[in-house]
Amino acid sequence: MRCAIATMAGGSEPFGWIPDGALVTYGKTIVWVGPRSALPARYRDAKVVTLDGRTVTPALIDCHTHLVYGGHRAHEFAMRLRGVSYESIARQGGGILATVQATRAASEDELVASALPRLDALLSEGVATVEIKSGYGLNPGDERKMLRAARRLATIRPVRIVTSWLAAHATAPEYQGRTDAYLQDVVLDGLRAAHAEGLVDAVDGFCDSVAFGTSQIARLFDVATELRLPTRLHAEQLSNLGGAKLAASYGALGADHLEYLDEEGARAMAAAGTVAVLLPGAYYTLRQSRKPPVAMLRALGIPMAVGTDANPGSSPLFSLLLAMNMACTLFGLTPEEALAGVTTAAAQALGMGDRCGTLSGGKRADIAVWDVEHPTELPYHMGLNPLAMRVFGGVTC
Ligand code: DI6
Ligand code: FE
Repeated sequence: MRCAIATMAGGSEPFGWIPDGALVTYGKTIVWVGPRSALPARYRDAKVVTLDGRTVTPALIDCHTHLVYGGHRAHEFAMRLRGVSYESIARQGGGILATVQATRAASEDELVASALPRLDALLSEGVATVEIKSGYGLNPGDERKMLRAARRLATIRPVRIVTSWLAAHATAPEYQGRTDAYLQDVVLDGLRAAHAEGLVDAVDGFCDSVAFGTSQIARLFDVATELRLPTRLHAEQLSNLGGAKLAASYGALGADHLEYLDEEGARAMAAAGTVAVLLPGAYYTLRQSRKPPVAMLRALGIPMAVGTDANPGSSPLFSLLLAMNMACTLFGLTPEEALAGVTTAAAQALGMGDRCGTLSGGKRADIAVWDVEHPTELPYHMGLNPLAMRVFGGVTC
């Protein structure tokens, strides 16, 4: 391919920018990337796709979604606009538990069918890898049903799906007041069963005063460690319980949200190599006033990923480009940090930094081609989709 390339692979130029570049793929893999003038002679007879005037980036990665669920919660949106809080909607039986009811009532086929348009929205913007969590079944069977639906999406669309076990999202209605029993019967025993079925790529939890405490999450992460599954955690979103520090102590891939992160937690993340996953869609939807401490994350050299947090309650956002725009405008990321947030840092947050997230020799040929002159235009526009071509594993689709 001949084009301008944002490799995101480091180097002296911002974005790893190569203004007149060439990129060579073989099968599913990138074999060479560099200035066109330096293209080795052995590639000169390869089939050429000319992309003059276009910009090539790694395909995007949405490293935090709850894409599979039943129903929707538009009426809660209307309630919040009338001033009812997210927390009080949850106490009235709405919130996560409303989606649990709808998800339990849906068949696996129905979950696949309702998730497809949301997935297609992401793919249409150059996304090639999507993380999807369980967490709206809250019993072993319905949690597995969600993850099976998530896995099936990758058989119907050219996309890589990475799953997370998020039974520790809320306590199931039938276990209200018996959270420790829920933890044992559903979160831990259910994890073993789902893992045995090959449904789990990582283990996640919601560590917050409205959800699970650090000692409960520690029990979950002990089982994850025993099963050799990587961990990630919703931490410091609405309060600070020390979830980021706990996640870091388990070597978690990512700690997500982080509006209430303190310096101790950030230092622990830096030492453990835990990625900070920023989710501006939830911050925006819940009209939060406290922002994640981006300057501190930057100063400590903690990689910052950006995700949609696509879910029916706190972030009904299905555009990763808009999430990038929000990360810049609301949280103060630079356009380069926003693009790294959905490529290199997102790959690292999924433990896939060795396979995708940059354009360099040996990486998967997951590529996005854009009708823009420069990658800064990607987070700059709102509601304009400049994708010209999406390549997944070397195949244009
Ligand atoms: N944090 C969130 O923002 C979502 N889950 C979580 O742990 C909310 C999910 C929902 O409201 O349905
Ligand atoms: Fe989430």
